[in-house]
Amino acid sequence: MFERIERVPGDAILGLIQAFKEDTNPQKVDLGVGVYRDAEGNTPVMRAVKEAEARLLKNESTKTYIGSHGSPAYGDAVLPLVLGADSPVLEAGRASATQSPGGTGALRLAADFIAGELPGRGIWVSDPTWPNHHGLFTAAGIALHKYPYVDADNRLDFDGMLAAFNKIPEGDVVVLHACCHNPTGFDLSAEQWRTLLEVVRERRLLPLIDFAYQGFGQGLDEDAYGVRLFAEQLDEVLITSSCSKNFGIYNERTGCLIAVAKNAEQMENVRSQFAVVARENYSNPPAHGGAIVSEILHDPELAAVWRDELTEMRDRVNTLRQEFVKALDPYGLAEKYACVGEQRGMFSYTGLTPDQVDRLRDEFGIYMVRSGRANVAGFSRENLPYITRAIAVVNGV
Ligand code: PLP
Ligand code: TYF
Repeated sequence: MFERIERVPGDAILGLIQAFKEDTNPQKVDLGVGVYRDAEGNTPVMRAVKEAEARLLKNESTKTYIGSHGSPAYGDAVLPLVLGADSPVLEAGRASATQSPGGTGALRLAADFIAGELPGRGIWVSDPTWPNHHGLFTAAGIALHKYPYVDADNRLDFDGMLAAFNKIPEGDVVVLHACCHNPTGFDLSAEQWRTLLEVVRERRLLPLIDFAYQGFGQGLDEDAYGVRLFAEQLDEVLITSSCSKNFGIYNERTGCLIAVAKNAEQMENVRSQFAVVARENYSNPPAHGGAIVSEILHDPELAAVWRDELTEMRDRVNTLRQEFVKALDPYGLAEKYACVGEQRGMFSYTGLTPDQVDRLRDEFGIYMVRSGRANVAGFSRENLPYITRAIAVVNGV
């Protein structure tokens, strides 16, 4: 019966990894998949992670199952990181964490929970968003809709977003990127979060906040502004947190789904459903990544080492953004690409067209997503002159 199975193309973003590997151009640059890179183009294991792993190797006494909710120590460490150390939500016992295989696993838990327990509700994602959002919500059987996010001039379209939110059917789910919006890099200001909160409250929408890049925008607490505001001000919020980027433990598959409910009683009810969904998908989450995070965050000294390195990573990306725009100045293109200096996180919607992206790849060995999304962490002092000259060429300068 397999003779009837059609072959489908692979993931466009992950496909760039292979295409880049096969390119023999010595000056090639990878601005594709969203992993952090240092000045040498490597994605190293963070110092605190290495130390935590050494301790785990020494002290680990069992590899038995950790349960559908994952490790309680991991949950205890991550909840204050996401919601704030002195969060009134935690104080009230309104929130809990269910460990998952990465942020993606958390999103799938949320999707299956919504499909099973809140049937008939649509889900709204930004246009554009991370392509996996489309796939996993649709796969769970939820009707997917889009709200505008960027305008024709490649700027955040907050007015368009707000107008759309005002028409979303009451009770539907809205997916928001907490910070470092993927793929655009356009984030909401504190004031915009507050404005959005009122519409969400009024229309009784359920926010599902995807928090995959905490610490990569402006800081661990700064990046959590919208998450904490919504969790504190609303009765019900779902949050998907990922440790893939901020701990650099991509392949350890570490994240969690956080339920925020009106009270502890309702939170426990919701949480019990998460365990069902987890069991039906994969039974128990992998343990190692959660153990690393827990080891680091429960040790103030190790946590400080981690924070310092995360700060270095964030500062590097933000500095490169400014240097990129500056390097385009001699070509008269600084203004055209000024957005790259204003966006936050790993990604930038550069405004480069698919044709220009193709030329950058074919003529210069510079790889990025065809939407014009560049991973800014792929910039370095060494390759910026090459990249900016190539961009000038494809702009006809
Ligand atoms: N959400 C967004 C917006 C992302 O960009 C990513 C990144 O890969 C994820 C979720 C999930 O990350 P992971 O499953 O690797 O933790
Ligand atoms: O957007 C990115 O590049 C990251 C990594 O199917 C990623 O979020 C990309 C595609 C995918 C899974 C992860």
